[in-house]
Amino acid sequence: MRIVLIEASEVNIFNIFQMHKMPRLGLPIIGKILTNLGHRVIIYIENISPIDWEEVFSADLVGISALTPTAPRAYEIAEKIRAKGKNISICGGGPHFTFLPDEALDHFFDYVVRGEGEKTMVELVNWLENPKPAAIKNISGLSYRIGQNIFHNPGRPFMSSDELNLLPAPDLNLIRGYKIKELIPMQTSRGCPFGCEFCSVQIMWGREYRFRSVDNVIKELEELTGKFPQAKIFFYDDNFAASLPRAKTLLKEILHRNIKFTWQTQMRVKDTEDSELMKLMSLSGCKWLFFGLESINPKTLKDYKKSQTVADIIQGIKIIREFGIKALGMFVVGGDSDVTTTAKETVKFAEKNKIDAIQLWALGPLPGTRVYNKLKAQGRLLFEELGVKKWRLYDGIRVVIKPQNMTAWQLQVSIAKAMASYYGWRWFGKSLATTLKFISFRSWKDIKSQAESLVLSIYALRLTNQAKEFLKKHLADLKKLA
Ligand code: B12
Ligand code: SF4
Repeated sequence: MRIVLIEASEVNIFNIFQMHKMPRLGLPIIGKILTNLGHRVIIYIENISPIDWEEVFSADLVGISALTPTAPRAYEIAEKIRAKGKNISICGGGPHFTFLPDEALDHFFDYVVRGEGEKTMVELVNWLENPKPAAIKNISGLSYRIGQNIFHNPGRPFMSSDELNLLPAPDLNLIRGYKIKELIPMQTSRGCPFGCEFCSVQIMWGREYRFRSVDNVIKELEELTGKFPQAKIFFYDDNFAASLPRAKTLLKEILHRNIKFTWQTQMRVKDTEDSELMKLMSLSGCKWLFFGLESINPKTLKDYKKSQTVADIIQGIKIIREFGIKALGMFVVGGDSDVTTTAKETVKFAEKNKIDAIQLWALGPLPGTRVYNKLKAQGRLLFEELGVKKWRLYDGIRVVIKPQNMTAWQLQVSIAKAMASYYGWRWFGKSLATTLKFISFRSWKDIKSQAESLVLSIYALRLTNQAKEFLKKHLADLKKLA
């Protein structure tokens, strides 16, 4: 079969990660599995390179992946393919369609693969090659339309750790126009045992933490570092240290085998309390940790069911600095206990505690989460009249809810001002001053690391200016609602 897989994206997401255009790993894994089965697979990641429509129109099956803010773009793509005729099957997958399969089936999709897609996609492709009508209902995790009716087959259980070991490494070479430049994506675990109110990860990937074996991860790492000796790995795990024993065993093995690379990942700030873990992370090349710090408002941390305190945050940041690791702190502003000054206070807190970089998200209710269900039930979701187009606004930058203690406009302004004050010229100035200081007093390694911070600050400054422009229309729309 000729199969084209597309990761839809056109939103201007103003986050610090946009420096590196990176794919999610689902399509390169599924693509590799299907290639191994003899199919011809091409992947387009719209963030990375534009779609060649001739390739798409000559495919038998097009699989489209979307997040909530990229869902409208996925519908546009599906519509364009459908306009060409009925002979190309269109299948959707990823977190947004998993929670809203009916929406996709109402917008030009023939099939939706819910949840983990590897096995379901293979079964769907096999079925498409031999489409016996009765057999489709045996494909777990699949939703589909027959005429006017929509069907949802029972869900598919999450893959076990053993099954994750059987998956091939993602084939990034299938992605058109992608050259590994700096950061290399890799995932060692799926799921998270915690239950934060706003998070879709635990629902999409389950609360049972599943992880690849140490040998399996080491094999991929050795291959990657063999090919790219300067490798910087971004472990895409949602909670890298959810199992402390497995994280430590993995890191010990990396050290034992003397695999050289630098890396970054997401982790809970509370896990920094384990000094053995921190030492292993630092020795094995960890340079950045991304923490869901969420709030400096103790009441909001409780509302979010975050199982961490402000004291944990302060201590965690201090600890990782001692180990030479930098922190990106992500905060979610707009909870029911937040007020107009919360964003500003968060920035002050970040500066006082020397958090290396921050991202203030506006509380964005992602479908599938408890926050979404609650706000929807309370009639507090804005822009519902836009239909599916509203999802474009669910980028974490734009406010899409009625907050409890302020207007949506006030929340948006408070976040925009706070971000601008943090990343403005002052941040750039501080970074430049530190770089100059380092040049005169420190080693080449320190200078290099500081120069990277300087590049980041220039980038952030640019993004802040672009974000101002980008938010103008949204602010005007929110003002009308106030
Ligand atoms: C790495 C990552 C990023 C990277 C790179 C992402 C990129 N290219 O989009 C960066 C940091 C840039 C990023 C940015 C954002 N991200 Co992000 N990110 C992730 C993370 C941690 C890992 C992604 C990954 O590779 N997962 C592992 C692979 C195996 O999963 P997968 O690609 O989803 O594919 C599997 C299934 O979903 C399914 N599947 C997916 N697509 C398809 C398609 C077909 C046809 C089929 C059959 C199956 C299928 O099968 C696959 C195999 O099981 C996830 C969390 C997570 N655990 O997934 C969040 C996650 C995807 N991100 C999320 C969000 C919200 C964002 C941002 C909007 C954040 C923001 N406000 O800026 C932006 C959007 C960027 C964009 N594309 O426009 C949310 C999405 C939730 C939602 N409902 O939309 C997630 C789930 C995290 C969360 N908070 O819940 N992200
Ligand atoms: S926010 Fe982080 S810790 Fe909380 S459930 Fe999601 S992945 Fe787990």
